[in-house]
Amino acid sequence: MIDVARIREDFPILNRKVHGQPLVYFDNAATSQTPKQVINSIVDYYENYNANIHRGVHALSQEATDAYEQARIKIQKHFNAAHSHEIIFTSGTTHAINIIASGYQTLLGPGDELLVSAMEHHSNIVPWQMLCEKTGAQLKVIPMLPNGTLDLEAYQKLLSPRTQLVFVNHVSNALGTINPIEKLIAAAHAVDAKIVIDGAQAAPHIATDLQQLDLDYYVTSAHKICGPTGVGILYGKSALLNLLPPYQGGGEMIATVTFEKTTYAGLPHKFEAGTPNIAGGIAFGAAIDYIQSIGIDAIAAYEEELLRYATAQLSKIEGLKIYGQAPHKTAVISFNVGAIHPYDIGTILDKMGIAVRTGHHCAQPIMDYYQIPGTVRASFSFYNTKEEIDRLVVAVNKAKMMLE
Ligand code: C6P
Repeated sequence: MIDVARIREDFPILNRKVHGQPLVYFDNAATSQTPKQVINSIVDYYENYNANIHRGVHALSQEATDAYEQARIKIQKHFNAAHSHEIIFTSGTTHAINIIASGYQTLLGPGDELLVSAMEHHSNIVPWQMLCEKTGAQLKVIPMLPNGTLDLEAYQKLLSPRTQLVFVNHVSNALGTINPIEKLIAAAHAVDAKIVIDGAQAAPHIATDLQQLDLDYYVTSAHKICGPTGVGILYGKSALLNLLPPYQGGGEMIATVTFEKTTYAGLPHKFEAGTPNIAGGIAFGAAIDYIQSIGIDAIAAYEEELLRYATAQLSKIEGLKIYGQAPHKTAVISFNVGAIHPYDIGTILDKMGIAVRTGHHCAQPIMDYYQIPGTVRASFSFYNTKEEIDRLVVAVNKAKMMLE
């Protein structure tokens, strides 16, 4: 059971007012709020042991290195990766996907096929288009169905011995759909394809066991899971990451450097050139501690309750249409009201202290599929309440009255 009142004390920002109203933060899919425990881990680093890592013999550098590597281990254990060196720190999901895409430039050619789902964030589309342009490989789309689920029959038909890589999000940021990744992974492996799962929207809400899933690549961002911005991870099976060339050259990613030849460091350093976001990595570890202290299953159960309540209450508003009615969803509701532009609703909600995202949510193909310019997206977290949802319903009704 979640003690929301207690949990809210951990999030100072939830006490602030916006336009004179108490903040209702329903933009958690864009970025989650940060608890004191995570903020304090950043302050502690800068106040007490700020130093570069993996470089100095001095005490501060050792302490910083230990804390950073401990964070890597926490993340490894949280997602149950086999080895901590399979967790590569990145600046976020987008960076992680680009590392993989860049690595495959020398491994693909004409005749190879890549499959991308129709409900991806642009971060999981554009790098693969760029890869196809460079290699001559072909990008094919796994279509979606009107309820916001993937067409699994079409997926099966698209898979072939030519398929090298498959890209799917665990959870759609625009619709909240939880994709059946176990089935998608097994089907990809049946044709010897590798699969990249974008976990940006799943990690905060669903337990993910990388070994049990037999996942090839997994990417996510700390700022979606109560951590800071500017840090994320790329997970890959050791054997796969060892095959990929480094993404960037520089300090820390080398074994030896001469002007004749440079040899590269092993995992994870091969992909971590330059001074990383040290405070961010440590704070990512603190965010994992925080999430674990509440329990991801308790979080999932509570958010499911919020989703059911919000769906029922919002559905009472005449003319309100929810996009994405998958049987398995996270607590995301994407909607429009009649012909009112989502931006106009979002602006009025903001004036009433309610933060939602409006627009295409960096998932334009989904909007094209539904032939709409965008949606209003309310995305909930374990620190939200039913009372806040009631305020959203009142505010949407008011916006409807003003704009219709
Ligand atoms: N989605 C949203 O409002 P970065 O920006 O690299 O941390 O994450 C990119 C990203 C990749 N995949 C998915 C499924 C995502 O949801 C996101 C980020 C935010 O939906 C900001 S665009």
